[in-house]
Amino acid sequence: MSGPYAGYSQDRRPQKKRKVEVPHALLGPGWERYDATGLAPHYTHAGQVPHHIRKYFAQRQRYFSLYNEGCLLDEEGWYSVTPERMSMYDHSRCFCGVGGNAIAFAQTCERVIAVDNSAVRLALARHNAVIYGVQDRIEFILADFPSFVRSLQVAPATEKVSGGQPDRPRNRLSTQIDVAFLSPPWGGPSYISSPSKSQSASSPPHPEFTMDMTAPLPGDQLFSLARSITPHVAYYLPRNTNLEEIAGLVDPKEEKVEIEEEWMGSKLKALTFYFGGLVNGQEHLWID
Ligand code: MGP
Repeated sequence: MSGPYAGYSQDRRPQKKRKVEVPHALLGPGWERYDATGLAPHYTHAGQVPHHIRKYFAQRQRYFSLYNEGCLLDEEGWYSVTPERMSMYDHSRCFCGVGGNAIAFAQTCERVIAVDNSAVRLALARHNAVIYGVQDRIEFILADFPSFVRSLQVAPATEKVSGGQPDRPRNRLSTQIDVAFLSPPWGGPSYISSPSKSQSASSPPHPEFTMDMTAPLPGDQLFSLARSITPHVAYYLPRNTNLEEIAGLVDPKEEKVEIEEEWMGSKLKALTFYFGGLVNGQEHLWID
């Protein structure tokens, strides 16, 4: 990265440089060490915002109701943050990926682990968490998801059951994770228009989003990793997600999947798929 704003424009056409006043600091005294001012611009009016981000800027209060207090988002943050109202959740301990969700979860969860493979995005998330006063409840971990999962796993248990037969090896974790919330990159804003690898050019105008389109791992692998640390998973995916693929993630004889449609006014924005004890009627799965 050559400067604090490097990498903010995906649009390769030459653009007029917009001058954004960077405030000296956005967080109050005492919070200097978490202040990420300079890592991303804090826009205050549409004229400062690159054209392709304007539609997201118009929704800034939906993403962060405290946006005007100095919340910071980088380009990927603008198009992939979960609107605040959709992130509200109620469990005692959670695991999640990016700032918007982590902050919302931290308002009701005792402890949240936010994992991201970008140091800049984690710094922005922590900055935003300070604005919401929840930074102490969130552990920010710089890692890719597979490495994070591996780091939690310790040697399988080797206890024997009373008859002397070895027990089925069970995954043991160094930290108990109650819930995993997955909100992976969907391949950018074109998720709604790009045909997946498995679709032909003659597919309908809004082709289905398939599991091979998430990055950096295919969605089914991401799901398996999450299920190796907890059966209780919430998965935030596009509104055009192929539902059969989601159904195929679980054994229908063992459990059901619940789908929640995330509406903002008259627009369907996304789908959240719930697994394990998060599904209505499957509360018994919380018992170990
Ligand atoms: P959108 O469809 O790109 O934009 O994203 P918009 O303007 O809300 O919808 P439009 O129909 O008016 O054009 C809708 C929502 O999906 C965003 O608010 C994000 O919460 C979520 N989202 C979008 N993208 C591209 C991603 C992504 O890559 N990853 C994740 N986790 N969420 C995303």
